[in-house]
Amino acid sequence: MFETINYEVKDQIGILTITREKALNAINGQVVADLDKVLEEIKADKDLRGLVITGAGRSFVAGADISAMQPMTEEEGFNWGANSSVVFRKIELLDIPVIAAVNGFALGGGCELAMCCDYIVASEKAKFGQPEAGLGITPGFGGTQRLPRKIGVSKAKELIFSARIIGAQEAYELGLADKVVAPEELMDKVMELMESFKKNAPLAVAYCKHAIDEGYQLDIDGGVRVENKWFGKCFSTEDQKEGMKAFLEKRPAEFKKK
Ligand code: CO8
Repeated sequence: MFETINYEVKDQIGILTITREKALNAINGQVVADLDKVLEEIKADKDLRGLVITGAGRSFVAGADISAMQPMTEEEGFNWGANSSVVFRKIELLDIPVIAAVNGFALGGGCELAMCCDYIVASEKAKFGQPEAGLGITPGFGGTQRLPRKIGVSKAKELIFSARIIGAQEAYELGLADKVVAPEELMDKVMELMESFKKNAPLAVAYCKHAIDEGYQLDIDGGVRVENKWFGKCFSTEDQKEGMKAFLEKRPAEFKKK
């Protein structure tokens, strides 16, 4: 049980909901501590095949908690950003696909949380933005780093300098959201995507994720070397033998995550 999040598993998919509804799920120290704890549980669950992150009520996450940050000193601000970024990075490094189901406001730290996920599905009601400059701060949960990597440097600068809030369709056109769906279909569409990932070899999916994420930061030669590493590693798995044997025997594969 957690104070600020709800976590349940359905058909091997974890569903993590931020539940600080009274503050539109704004992230305070307790949310970060709860996320850290549940991520350890998620990492230890070897049966899990995917994770969905969403928010309760009308917001995904409306940013870091402004009332908690307002009195912070320089040192406290630095520590808050640095410690929380470690927790956000843990999401990115999970061995399973992670989808952000953005049901409403994804502002500041909320937009940054969504960007730690592998894929962003937005409800038509979702709103994205990095409003930090209007509060006298920079984004602090990775927004200055992940947003330019996702949508390009100048488009990220325009959004961050202006603190402009955008709708789901514009987020999609910019390449920030990957899919836009009707609000009532959000979780069904996310679960459909998860099913399409789940039918494949779980270790291969994990290695694909690591190959893409590690290689994306490098030049093409470095990236190809990263791919070589993960490709080779697949041949040490039982699932590679089974996947190819099943193809040759014209039957569905039975993957064991081994
Ligand atoms: N922090 C604290 N409380 C919040 C936050 C927040 N980020 N967002 C909303 N709330 C609270 C409101 O204060 C209000 O509380 P109360 O009912 O007690 O007055 C309640 O949630 C409902 O909000 P509103 O009444 O404002 O609802 P509206 O529908 O009128 O407006 C908005 C919704 C547009 C989302 C509006 O609440 C808003 O602008 N919120 C702030 C959005 C924002 O600026 N987010 C960025 C915060 S900074 C940040 O995220 C930096 C991340 C990295 C820094 C940390 C480094 C680690």
